[in-house]
Amino acid sequence: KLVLPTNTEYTLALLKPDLCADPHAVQQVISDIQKLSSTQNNIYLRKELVWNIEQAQQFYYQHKDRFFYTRLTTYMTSGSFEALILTGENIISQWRGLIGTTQPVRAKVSVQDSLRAKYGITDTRNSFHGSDSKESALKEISFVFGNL
Ligand code: RTP
Ligand code: MG
Repeated sequence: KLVLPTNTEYTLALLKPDLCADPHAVQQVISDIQKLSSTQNNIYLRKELVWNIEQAQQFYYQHKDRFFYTRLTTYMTSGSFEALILTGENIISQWRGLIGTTQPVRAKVSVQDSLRAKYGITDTRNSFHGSDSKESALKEISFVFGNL
């Protein structure tokens, strides 16, 4: 059973399959994450994942009626990828700030040095996920790491 720290915020970060196809890029990103926190280690847990189509559909159920749902779930089943539980003060907005806006092309305009601008390939294959609230973080972490 997974026990989350109670004294700090946490979030679920996904390094999606396109990024994980490039181990050098993964190493760079891990080092960028570690720079978010100057004091303690902010990577609480790290896990390699492979999703079948049912798992991808369930994780992204809220998008089931969107035009990009099929290509999103296909993308997320295209290879192994990594899930990380990140912890720290304001880590939800810190991580979303680092990855940048959803669509890499827009991210290139708005935040030049965002991770999606740097690594993202298309609007869907944007290399990263970050929980958007404490509620989503809790739900997503228990989906990926088992019941809390
Ligand atoms: P995420 O949940 O992955 O952190 O991304 P987000 O909040 O920035 O974006 P969201 O709207 O929740 O979309 C979830 C994922 O669906 C793919 N997507 N493709 N126009 C498109 O083709 C499109 N829009 C979204 C992306 O992979 C996005 O991260
Ligand atoms: Mg989202």
